[in-house]
This record gives sequence, C-alpha cells and structure tokens, in this order.
Amino acid sequence: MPNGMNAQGGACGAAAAEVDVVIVGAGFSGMYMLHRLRGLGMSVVVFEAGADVGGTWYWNRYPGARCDIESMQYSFSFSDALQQEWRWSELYAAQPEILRYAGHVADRLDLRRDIRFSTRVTALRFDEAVGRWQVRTDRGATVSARFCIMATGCLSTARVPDFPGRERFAGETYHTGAWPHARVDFSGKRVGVIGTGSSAIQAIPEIAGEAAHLFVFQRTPNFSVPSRNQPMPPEHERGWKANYAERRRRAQQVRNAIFLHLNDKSALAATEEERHAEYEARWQAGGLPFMAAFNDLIFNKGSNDTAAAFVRSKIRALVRDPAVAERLTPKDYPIGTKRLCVDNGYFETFNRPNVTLVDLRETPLETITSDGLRTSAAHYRLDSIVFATGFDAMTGTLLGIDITGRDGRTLRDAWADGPCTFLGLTIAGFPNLFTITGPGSPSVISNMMVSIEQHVDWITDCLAHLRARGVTTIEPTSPAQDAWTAHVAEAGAKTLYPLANSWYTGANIPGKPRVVLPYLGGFPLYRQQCDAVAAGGYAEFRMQTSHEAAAARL
Ligand code: FAD
Ligand code: N01
Repeated sequence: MPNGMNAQGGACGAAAAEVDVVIVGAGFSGMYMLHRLRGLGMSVVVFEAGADVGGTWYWNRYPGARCDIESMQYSFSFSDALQQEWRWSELYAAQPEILRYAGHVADRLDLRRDIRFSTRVTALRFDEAVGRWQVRTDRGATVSARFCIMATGCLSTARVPDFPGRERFAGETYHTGAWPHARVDFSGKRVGVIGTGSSAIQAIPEIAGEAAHLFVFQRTPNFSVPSRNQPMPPEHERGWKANYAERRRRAQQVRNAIFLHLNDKSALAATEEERHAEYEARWQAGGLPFMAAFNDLIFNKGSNDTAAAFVRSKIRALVRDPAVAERLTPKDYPIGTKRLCVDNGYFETFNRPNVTLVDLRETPLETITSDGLRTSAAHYRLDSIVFATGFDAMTGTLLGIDITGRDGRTLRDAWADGPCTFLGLTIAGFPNLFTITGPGSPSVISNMMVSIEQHVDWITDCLAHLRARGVTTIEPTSPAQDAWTAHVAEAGAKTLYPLANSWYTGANIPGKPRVVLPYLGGFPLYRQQCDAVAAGGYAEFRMQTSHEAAAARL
C-alpha cells in the first residue's frame, strides 16, 4: 500500500495520506494508467465506485450487451503476451466475457492491490500552497496527491429523464447502465423499454425472447446495421494473432482507429450500381465498417443521403408491417451522426407477435403510472420498465465531482458554457489534473481502446518529463486551451454531426450546453498534435519547479 495508507486511503480525521498520483476509475483507462505509473515507480492509489474492475463492462450488464468493435481490436495492445494468450469466443464478445477479460488483466498485472473499490471520489481541491490535490471520498477519506488522473469514463453517469410520475411506478425499474448483478427474469412479464439507442437495440431482441409482451417506446428511430456476430472463426483469430503489430499500427492511421478497409472515394463519384454493390457488401459483412464504404459519408450530406437511403430500404425489407417499418425508419438526421448501432436481429424483432412499437412522437409520453405508462393515446400496463435512456456523456461524471482548481474556481463554473480543454487531456486553471478520453479528444468516436492507450502513454511520458526536470506543477496556458477548444469546434463543424440531436453534442440532456464534445478531426491528426506537443517540450504548458512555486508565493 502506498505510503502506509489504510485500506480506505486514510481515515476521516486522520492526517491525509500522501501519494504521487490518485487515479479515479478502474475501467480500462484506470487499469492501464495504474500499470504505466507503477513502471515509473510512482506511488498510486485508484478509487473505484464499483466493487471490481471493468468500468463500462462492470455496470452495463443488460441482456445483449456486447462490444460493437470486433474483440480482436477492442482489447489492449500494450502487451503482446496478453493479446496472444487471451482467446475471444465470438467476433463481438458479450459483456460477461469482456468483464472476465478486465479481471484477467487485473490478475495478470496484480492491479487490485492498489485499487480501493466501492469508494467514490466526491471532491477534489487543489491546494496552491503545497501544489497538491486534496481528494475526498464518500468513505470520509482524504488523500493528498501531486497529480490526479480522471479515468472516470465518457459513458459512466447513467441518466433517467425526469418522466412525470416516475416515482409512482410500483413495478421493477432498471437502467441499462446500472443493471443488477443477479439475473433479471422477464419471463411472463409485460415489459416496457424506453429508448432506442445502442443499449436498447442490443437489449430489445433478448428481452423480446423472454417477456410475455414487450412494448418499445421510441422517440427517435435509429440507424442500425447487422453485426453478423459468430463464434470466433479459428482462421480469423490466427490471422490477427500473426499480424497484430501491423494491424494495430494500421488502425492508428484510420480516423476512428479501427483496422478496416476504407474505400477512399466519394460516394458521389461512384455510379448508382457501384454504390449499391459497396453498401450491400458491407451490409453483408456487418458492423461499423459500413460507414467506411466511402470517404465522405460524415462530411457530405449528399453522400450521406445515399448510405441512409440504403439502410432505410433494408429496414423496410426486414420489417413486415409497413406502418411499423415506417416508424422504425430514421428520416431527420444523417446516418452515423447519432452513433450507428450494430445489432443482432433488432428490426426483425418487430415481426414478433409479442412486440409492440409505440412511437412517442405520434403519441407523446404523458406520465408513468403506478402500473404502467400513459401516452396521449393509451395506457400500457407494465410489470417492469427498462430505461435505456443513455448517459450524461463526456462531462456528466467529471461535473458530478466537486472539483476546485486554482483561485477557488470550480470546474462547474469553468465549463458552464461547455467544456474547454487542451487536447482533451488537461484544463487551464486545474494544474496537475489529467483527463483520460476527456471532452475535446477523439475517444468516443474512435476505438476506445486505442484512444485510452494513447492517452495513458501520453500522460505517462509527460509525468516522466516533469520528474526528469524537477517540475512539480503543470497546466496548459489559456491561449493554448482556447486555440484547442476552437479547433475542436471547427473540426466538428466540418462534419454532419451537428445536424443530429445526440449525446455527442449534449442534446440529450435538457439545458446542457450544445457543443460538439468529442474531437472529430480523426485519431491520426489528433495523435500527431499530441506528439508534437510532447516533442516540443510541452511549450503550451506553464510549468513550475517547487522552488519557483515557493518564490511565486512570496
Ligand atoms: P469506464 O469504463 O466508464 O470506467 C470509468 C470508471 O470510473 C467506472 O468504473 C466508474 O465507476 C468509475 N468512476 C466514475 N466516477 C467515479 C468517482 N467519482 N469515484 C470513483 N470511481 C468513479 N467503446 C468502444 O470503443 N467499443 C465498444 O464496442 C463499446 N461498447 C460500449 C458498450 C456500452 C454498453 C457502453 C456504455 C460503452 C461502450 N463503449 C465502447 C465505450 C466504453 O465506455 C469504452 O470503450 C471503455 O470501456 C471506457 O473505459 P474507461 O475506463 O475510460 O471508462
Ligand atoms: O444511450 P443513447 P445508449 N423520452 O443516448 C431515448 C455506447 N454503447 O445507452 O434519440 C423518450 O444513445 C433517446 O431518444 P432520442 C455508444 O457509444 C455502445 O443507448 O434522444 N426517450 C434514445 O433513443 C452509445 O451511443 C454499445 O430521441 C428518451 C435513448 O433514450 C452510448 O453508449 C451499446 C428520452 C438513449 O440512447 C449510449 O447508448 C450500448 C426521453 N425523455 C451503448 N431521453 C455497443 O453496441 C432519452 N430517450 C457497443
């Protein structure tokens, strides 16, 4: 245990334990960060609200939960031994298997001994006098850390909208992002799912197979492509394992950091037949590479329309009742600007006699009642309600912690009009604080494992640089941060993403500032810029040694 801390990181009232680094969160980000910092010989403690490692895959245990990036890629690359020894059973692993993988990594690297589980960080305060963060937890502990690294996740604050009457419902309620550990049995039950995002689209076919009747309450229909998931073909696994280094390297050259074949041509430069053939081939192959059918689908509305029209025709072909098919067909935003869903029989589920689609745009939700849900047209009696209503994404978890930086300024205040960061990694006025996959980084539009590794490696190099030069505080300058924030906005504006009401732009939360949250300039350009900052000696940052800090306080 670092510096003699007790199991909770110091008891309430006791002198604050001191560590070099506090990491908040033990998902894949926090786990890899801990591993790298051990390599630097730093004392580290990790606080994790959950009872074990895994983050997303610890919390999202809903039926059907699985990754939408092939598991051979949605996995760590930093250890060849690890990627060679682990065996995925399917092309797209399901949540229990990904959670086992996280546990395996924790065991192999002996991570748990530095992680304080079931402990939520509630407040961080930068103490300028000593240049350290005071970290408080819900267990009453206070820990003093030179550096604080937020590995708190982009999609880790589950959100249930303020539906009228919610508290009156007498049946069971669930949120996909905070699913119980014990198996939930829907057999014989009338179940309502609210929402039709990625989580719902995975859960709906599974719940429909079990429930007596499933009512799907949809506000906005979603584009989805089939995954074509299957047991891992041995030759596919062999191909990856023999070529891992090369494929991982090539993935980093692709905008979304996925190893795939990008057809480097505009959809509008192809003939109707060529376009159809390309979309059909990708539809048959399945998965997110559908969006790489042409190189301008997220930039050019005319090109995007061709892909959207193709998927609409597929929905109409898959769903037998034309009226239901029409309701399931997205019409008012470009494909890919809400996350493209990857499904296992989603549209076909609406052909089942025990599934009813309720369109909340035609008949708005009026209230939840003690035994169901009422729309403007009908009352639906329900035993259980599943809220598949998403997350306060990218900023919600950080702003849920009471973070106070230099001059007593809070993060909530600093981000009142939307997040401002430098590289999505650091924040002016919040020295020695790093965010892994923070707003302003590619994170959620990329293969997250690639982004996580790149962020963690960058932070590790930065901390090594500081140590080698005796620097004790670092923070980005305001001009550097302003320039980056403007660059993130410009990169977003060049795409079609602002045309959708999605969590990428904060539109899913009433009152949330409407800004493009992730960096949409693509992973390769992002990486280049991060590398240039490091190669330039971190010139965009203000750095102080302890002597300089002491002199500045005189
Ligand atoms: P998380 O896994 O979210 O971990 C953050 C951890 O921080 C959590 O365990 C949380 O409990 C903890 N925490 C937060 N606040 C505090 C606090 N105040 N105190 C203590 N602990 C705290 N990405 C992909 O690239 N491909 C996919 O296929 C994919 N599928 C997904 C499926 C689902 C259902 C969801 C919700 C997301 C998916 N993602 C996917 C995104 C996914 O979040 C990332 O891939 C990745 O798992 C994030 O890891 P992380 O460690 O950064 O964050
Ligand atoms: O959440 P979402 P999610 N009344 O925000 C609806 C990742 N992920 O949990 O579109 C009625 O996408 C909302 O409707 P609308 C992935 O990055 C990946 O599904 O706002 N409905 C929408 O239909 C994903 O993008 C996988 O009109 C309301 C739904 O709830 C992210 O996590 C699987 C409502 C929310 O959809 C989040 O996905 C799961 C209201 N007041 C998640 N408020 C993979 O496949 C919200 N909704 C890997």
